[in-house]
Amino acid sequence: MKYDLPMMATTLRVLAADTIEKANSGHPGAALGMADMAAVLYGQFLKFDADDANWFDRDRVIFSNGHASALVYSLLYLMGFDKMSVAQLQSFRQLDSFTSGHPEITTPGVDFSTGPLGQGIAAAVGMALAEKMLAARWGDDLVNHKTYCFVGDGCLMEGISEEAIELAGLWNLNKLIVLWDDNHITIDGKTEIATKTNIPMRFKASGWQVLTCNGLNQKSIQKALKKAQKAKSPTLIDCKTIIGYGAPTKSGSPKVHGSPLGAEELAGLKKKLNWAYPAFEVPIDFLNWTHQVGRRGAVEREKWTMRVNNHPAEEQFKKEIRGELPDLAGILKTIKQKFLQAKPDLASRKSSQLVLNELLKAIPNMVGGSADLAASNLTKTENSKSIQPNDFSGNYINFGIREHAMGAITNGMAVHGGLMPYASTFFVFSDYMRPTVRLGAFMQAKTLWIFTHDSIGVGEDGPTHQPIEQMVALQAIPNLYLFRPADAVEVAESYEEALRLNKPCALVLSRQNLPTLRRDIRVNLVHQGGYLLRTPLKKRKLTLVASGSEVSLAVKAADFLSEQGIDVAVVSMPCYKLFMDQPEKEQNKVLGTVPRLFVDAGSAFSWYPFKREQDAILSIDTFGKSGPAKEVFADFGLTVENIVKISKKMIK
Ligand SMILES: Cc1ncc(C[n+]2csc(CCOP(=O)(O)OP(=O)(O)O)c2C)c(N)n1
Ligand SMILES: [Mg+2]
Repeated sequence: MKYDLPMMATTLRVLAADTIEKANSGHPGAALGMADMAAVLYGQFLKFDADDANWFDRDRVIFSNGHASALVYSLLYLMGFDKMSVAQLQSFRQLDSFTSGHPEITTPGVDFSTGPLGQGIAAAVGMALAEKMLAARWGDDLVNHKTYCFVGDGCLMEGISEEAIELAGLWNLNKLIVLWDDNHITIDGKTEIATKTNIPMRFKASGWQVLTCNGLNQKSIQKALKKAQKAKSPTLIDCKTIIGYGAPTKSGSPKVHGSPLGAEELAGLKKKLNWAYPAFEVPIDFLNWTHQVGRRGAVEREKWTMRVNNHPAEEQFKKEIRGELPDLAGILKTIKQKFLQAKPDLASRKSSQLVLNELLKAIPNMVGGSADLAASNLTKTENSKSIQPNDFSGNYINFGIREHAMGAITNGMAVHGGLMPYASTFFVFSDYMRPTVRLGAFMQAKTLWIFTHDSIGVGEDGPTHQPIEQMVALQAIPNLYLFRPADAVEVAESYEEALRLNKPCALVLSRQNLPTLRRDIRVNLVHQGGYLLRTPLKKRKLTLVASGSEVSLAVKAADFLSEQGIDVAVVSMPCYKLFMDQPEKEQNKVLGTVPRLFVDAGSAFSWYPFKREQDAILSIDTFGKSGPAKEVFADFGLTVENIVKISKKMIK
């Protein structure tokens, strides 16, 4: 057996095919087609050390066409990454393995979870951007690596890729190298049935360098990758390949995309590749050699560690790359006091800006932006400075009108590490980035989504711009914590909680002014998710439950009712999920046993777990209406008078 990269590619092909055959499930097409690309990249170019999969200054790799997972796992096995073994390859796609259907970030050596096509390339742009922003702050000595991304035809058909390509070109992310598995085949047949676009021209139009190579010829791949190393702009390498390369009768056909080869075809593949060993057997000497390949970067890693240890700001750097944030309560103490004293009537997007300003002043690695709504989302502050092409010293990102890529780029930055990224748009357009919010939540990527214009309170822009079901739709995403604060104090507390939580979080903020309701800031009450904002005076008759702008309506209604001798409590529930995380006993203490009226300028769904027979929900379960906000609220019965009316009926 030869100890060289062509043999590595052969081994990858056979291992991947055997892995899929054993599972009787998986995608041999891309795995067989990209084996040479992967062998050359990992064997000669990639900066990494399999002994430390999380080395911060390693090159990042994203397999955006995540269906090539069998290739990924075979590669990680040959390189000697932790957890990867023959037993794992044999457990491909089985429960509780490290070899799940599509690559997941929990597998050492996998830099991003992929499978939803197109998100990977956009996340790669985010990683390459993170590298640039960190390098601008810390210098090449500490941060200097590339981002590689494998894509298939599918990723490039997805619209998100175009958004991401444009931004990568604009920013001149010259350390981003995309390898395109150009095989002209997708599931349904030839790519021609669904596109006639000249893809290289697409990339060139956005300022990329485009190189072409024979993706099945290692010399050709090497030449292209070598040229890409010194690029002045991001690089697409158009790798001409054949899907299922090596499969004697199925290669070149969509049939090989997503089902096992079958015994006969597999035998034919091995014969063609001159492979003489039993399934899953790799001669130990060869494996030792590939393990050495996997440790090519060890010396460089040690040198980097020394440079970090000798750096004057070593501690700060280490804290930031560990994802540690400074004392948030300390940073926000003054502004909370100011809110308490001044009791402003302030849109929560505006109080958010004031809070964000303090955070950006104190947290140098907090970065973010908006999809062309900086002036509306108010996520750009006095302490924001926009990044520019070739100048990444800023902390603000103009994403343009590209919500989907913004989501993926933000996830990419978060998963890269070293930054605390946020991104913002109108709440209703969270729909445009829902797939990325979902994938980020799946990875538990630490992102902060800032959604403003949170309800029919948007007013005149009308029902297309008025979120109704967005709140419950996002509440349904596991791991994601949404905060819909009722006043400026809750806004500050929500930021504190959101940043402290080791989960992706979203702030949902109003366009319209909200009165300051809180009279006390000693304890962060948002921490409980829901709490008694207005405690009953003597004997509670009714509990009003709301979040965001509806809380002030509830408080006014409660004041009115108590003047008439009806004792009403008000529960503010800024974070539904944190409340759901509370023990039932605590929940019941807050919600009380008396009738509950839930008031919500959106869908009713999330209240049903708490709604008993004697309770009621005042909500909006149709689309909104165009008109001044106050009138739209009145039209839907979201008024103090109506809350009072319903309350009285309920008590009777
Ligand atoms: C967003 C999204 N839509 C659809 C799919 C289902 N899907 C998986 S692979 C694939 C075809 C991809 O074609 P290509 O990238 O050319 O891969 P190849 O067949 O060449 O391996 C599709 C439609 C998906 N994974 N993600
Ligand atoms: Mg294809």
